[in-house]
Amino acid sequence: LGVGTTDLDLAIVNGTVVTATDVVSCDLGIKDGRVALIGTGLGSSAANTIDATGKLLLPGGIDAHCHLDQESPSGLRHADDFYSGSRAAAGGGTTTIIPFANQKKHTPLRAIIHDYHERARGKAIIDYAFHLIISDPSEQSVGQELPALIREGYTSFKVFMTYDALRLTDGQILNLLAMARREGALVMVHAENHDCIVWLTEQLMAAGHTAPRYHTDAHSAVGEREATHRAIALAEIAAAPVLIVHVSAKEAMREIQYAQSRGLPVLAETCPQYLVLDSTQLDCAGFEGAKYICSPPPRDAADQEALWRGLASGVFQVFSSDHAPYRYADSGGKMKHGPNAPFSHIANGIPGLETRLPLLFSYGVRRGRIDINQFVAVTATNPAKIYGLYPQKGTLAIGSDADVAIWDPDKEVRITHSLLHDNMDYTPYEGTTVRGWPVMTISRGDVVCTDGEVVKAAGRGRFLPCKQPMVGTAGAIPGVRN
Ligand code: DUC
Ligand code: ZN
Ligand code: ZN
Repeated sequence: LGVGTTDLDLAIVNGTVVTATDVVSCDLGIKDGRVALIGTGLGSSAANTIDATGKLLLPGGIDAHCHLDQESPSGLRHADDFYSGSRAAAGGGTTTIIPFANQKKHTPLRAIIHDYHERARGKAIIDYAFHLIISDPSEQSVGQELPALIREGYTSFKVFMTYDALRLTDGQILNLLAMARREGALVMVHAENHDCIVWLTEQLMAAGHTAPRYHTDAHSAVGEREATHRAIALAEIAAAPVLIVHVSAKEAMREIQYAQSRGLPVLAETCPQYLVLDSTQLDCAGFEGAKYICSPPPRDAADQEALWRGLASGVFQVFSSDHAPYRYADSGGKMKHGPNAPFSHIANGIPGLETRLPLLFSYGVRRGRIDINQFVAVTATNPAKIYGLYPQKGTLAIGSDADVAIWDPDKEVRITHSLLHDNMDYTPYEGTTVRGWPVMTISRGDVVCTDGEVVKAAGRGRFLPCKQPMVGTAGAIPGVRN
């Protein structure tokens, strides 16, 4: 960029810069919102200096799976909009979010995109892209609208194998996979067997098993495994890459591993709730278990262990929150059908935007399950590559956006909801103590959060058009351990 130290807007000095491959003690120089210099002695004449002695400088996190201001299949709207959601993200060291623009049936995709841009405009405080959710794959949507939108920067979309309002047939998914392959897009799949969920729910209801804990039985690991296998088979037939989102169980993970071992371009995501929570939480007294209802559900210790190994060995490339916020004591949230509602009528989803990174740092890095480079890879670099935002986002390199999370690796925090910046009334991680916390979050060179205080106003976040996904032909992402 041809800048000298005297031209820098900001120098972050004396810290340890971490990327997906390196850990280096050096300074970061920022100019016009981008990383301009990486070196030593940069503080002498920059306009502003931040001393990061004892701190880690990580690429700001990318949360590639979160839901903001979106209607649920049952007509509820999420508790977080683009303002509260992006505040929460920034509070937790995340600088880019990729929420969903959810297609309502019989609605043109252009109208959906326009609508979600309106929801974000003037609200987001950090940068954002969109995935589409395709619920109505008409000839018009798949044949004309999607190819055009892909070229305009909407290069990933999610399909559902369950939920009446959203689920697609195998044939419809095949059509979308084939189109994605032709156009250079990526299909993300919610893989659960719909008929198994419906049948199990009927059996449980008939037996009077309506408490929140039975949600786990209705959303069986076998049904998840079957759908994961089928989604992979469909992608194999269409010769397309596929990404299985929110994998919760060892059985589904094995299907992914098997596919990867055969060289198929099958990618996968897991989330904090599957590593840190388990099914016993849904079994707490009264209605409290509703706070942990999400799909697929948290499973058990053996699943957690398997998923940790999968994260460490590269089965999973992406670690996202799946933030799907429904307030607990709220008739617009978990209690829409009252405090004794059967599990099948309780809103599906839990919050996690702000706690995603601290949980992984504490339970993953500090406990030696993954190293700090793997942390950066699954929380920032890989999502940037996979969703077409690299190298603008996801790393700290000359020319990249100066999105930096400054971490105090020793800071102990007892998570409690009042610390968080979302619009929820609970956190599933209430009372959990973590070690390691992002003490400052910087977006394009602007400090947006410092010591737990969000200091930037709504609306500074920018929309990010996504390029083609970087997905290698054998499931490998270039430059990423696999
Ligand atoms: N799938 C998601 O990705 N999020 C919330 C609920 C769901 O089923
Ligand atoms: Zn899903
Ligand atoms: Zn989701």
